[in-house]
Amino acid sequence: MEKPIDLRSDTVTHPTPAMRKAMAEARVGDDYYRDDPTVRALEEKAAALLGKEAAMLVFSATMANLVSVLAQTRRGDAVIVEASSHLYNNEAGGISVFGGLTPRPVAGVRGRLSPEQVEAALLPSAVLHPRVSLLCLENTHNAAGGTCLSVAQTRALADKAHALGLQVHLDGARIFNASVALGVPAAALAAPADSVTVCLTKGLACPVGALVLGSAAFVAEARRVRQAAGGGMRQAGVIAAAGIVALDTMVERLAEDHANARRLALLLAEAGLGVDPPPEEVETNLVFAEVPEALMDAQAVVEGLRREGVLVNPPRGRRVRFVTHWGVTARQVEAAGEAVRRVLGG
Ligand code: TLP
Repeated sequence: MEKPIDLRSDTVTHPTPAMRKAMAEARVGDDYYRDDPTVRALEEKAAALLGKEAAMLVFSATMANLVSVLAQTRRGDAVIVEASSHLYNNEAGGISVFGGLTPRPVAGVRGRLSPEQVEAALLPSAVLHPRVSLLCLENTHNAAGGTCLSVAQTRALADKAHALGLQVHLDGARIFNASVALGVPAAALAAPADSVTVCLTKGLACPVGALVLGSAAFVAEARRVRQAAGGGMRQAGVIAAAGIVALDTMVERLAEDHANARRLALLLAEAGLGVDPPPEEVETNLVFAEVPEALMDAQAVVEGLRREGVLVNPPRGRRVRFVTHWGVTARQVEAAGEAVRRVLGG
């Protein structure tokens, strides 16, 4: 059987040949002593690209979010999160488990909060309440459908948060998808935030790694928290080398994934699925589709697709996610569309 068309996630991407070569040849040293030239080169490159003073390599975007949040809060604080955000739902409750933090979930529209909602989520300073100290944003927003926060939206939210005395963390695991889709530099999207997570796996195809970015003082504190989390590194240039190749070669091409996602959304809608956001509003590489109750059981659709050689994750309720990435060609998108049509009996 042919290799499956793997639409489960952009995390399934394999390192490129150039990454493997760079990893094999990387100059390394013990990062505890700041002796690894390749780690330092990646961190400096990323900081410049994101317009921040400093950066730190970590093992995953989950660790980047955890370390960023813990470095900017005190145990017992509350943190405003979007109700369907990755940080709130998909990180095993890390900020509560390790930081003793109380999340304050607020439901946005397509993942976007408004400055008024941020203000309303604040608690009056009283002996009853935890101290609300951080606002967390997500760009692109995964569960909302790969939706982007614009520079103006990010700025308005951060201005409000700062005026209320909160710090701002941006989960920019897919910030380059947002940057490419909106046609603005990633630095402009990162500028309003005090700390930023950037993922090197996902669409950028590294085998491991993410970055934490912010002021030099923030990153120094984040380094201490990373140590506490067992995330200290040694000869990590082997990982960082792939990150450098990713930032040099894998960002601009994300536009292809976005075009493929929009085409796939159209094919899914034509086949009878309820694509939401609708095809013309698909901004990046994530497509969500509801299987209408009258049509078929969502689990049966996923199983049918597997038999056709198309992989997607199990449905959440009736909702199925389709993700385009470097490992999926335009031709495979057409083939996936055909497969969906066959499975639905069209
Ligand atoms: N997202 C993954 C996982 O949920 C498995 C996916 O398949 O989309 N922030 C955002 C917005 C994310 O989407 C993810 C991962 C993370 C953080 C965490 O990244 P990892 O899993 O690499 O630590």
